[in-house]
Amino acid sequence: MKAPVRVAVTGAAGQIGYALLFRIAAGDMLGPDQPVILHLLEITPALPALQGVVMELNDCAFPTLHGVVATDDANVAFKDVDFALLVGARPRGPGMERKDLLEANGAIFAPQGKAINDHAKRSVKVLVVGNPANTNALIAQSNAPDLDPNCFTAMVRLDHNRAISQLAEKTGALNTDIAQVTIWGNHSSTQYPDVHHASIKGKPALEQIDQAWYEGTFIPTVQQRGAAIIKARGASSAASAASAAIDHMRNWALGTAEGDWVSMGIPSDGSYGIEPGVIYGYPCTCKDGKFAIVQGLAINEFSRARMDATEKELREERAGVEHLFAK
Ligand code: NAX
Repeated sequence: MKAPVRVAVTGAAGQIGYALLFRIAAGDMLGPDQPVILHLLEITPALPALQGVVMELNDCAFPTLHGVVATDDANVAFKDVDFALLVGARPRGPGMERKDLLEANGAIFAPQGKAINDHAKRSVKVLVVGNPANTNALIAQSNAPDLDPNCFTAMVRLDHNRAISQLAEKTGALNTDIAQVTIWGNHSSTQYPDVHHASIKGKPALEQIDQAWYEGTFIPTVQQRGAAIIKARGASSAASAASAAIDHMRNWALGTAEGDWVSMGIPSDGSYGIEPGVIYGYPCTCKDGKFAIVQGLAINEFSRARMDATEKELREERAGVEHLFAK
């Protein structure tokens, strides 16, 4: 067994938290030989519920769970952590405008970014799940000036996994037959699920699906999947979101498969003509704990228009929260 690593999860008493913590503790994220100490952050009124979750975690007697810290203090939650999954966020309430939502989340992600800056390991890997995930990640990153900006990422992996599953279902392939799917941009309905470079059983995906299905069914289904789940379940995606968060962190820490890539919301370096700084979904490979944007993909007019539309939304979101950035 390796030395334990510390993994912070915020919103730990919520529904994604309940699907996520047991899998992290069981070794699904970092492997069966990597013990973890969980640091769980919640708001004060949720601490009693969180205690119940801690009791259940302990009752599983996981070999890889070497301790649990449960707290309502971000300075304690992020102390010396190697990984941080920021799940807790303010949901959009009735009549709440996007501006109010960004503001309410700023009040969560600015102080959490600062606490990560002050207390986490310098190599910390942060994944923001709480919506609006890309811009929340930008707020946290902008309040952590002492850390490498690339410590901060946002989750578009659920959209990536949804795209794989839709393609597999349509073509009768296995999920493992699908490679090199990309989610460009924002985790919102402007995201662009791109299969121009994807393959199914080693052959180009676009030769195995027709353009009308790709444009008229596939893209909107992936973009609107979250809403479809809320309609069907009466609650937003939880187990699939937790699973995607585990996939994102595992690939970042342990690497991506040879010949494939994953989609990650990461700080743009200007690649593919995207505004530098915004947290944008890109195709990434990971090695030795670092991600790299897949370069040199041909972008046609169809893709360009969609990549620009989702970038525009991210620039607008950024403009709405710039006053929250640390000076
Ligand atoms: P829940 O409302 O079940 O849980 C959220 C938890 O966060 C609550 O227990 C709450 O007490 C806690 N919380 C609120 N403010 C906090 C703070 N300042 N510090 C610590 N904890 C805090 O929501 P859940 O279904 O778990 O969803 C969590 C977030 O994930 C939401 O913002 C949701 O929109 C987002 N999602 C993101 C997805 C993605 O792909 N990026 C997909 C799934 C999900 O919709």
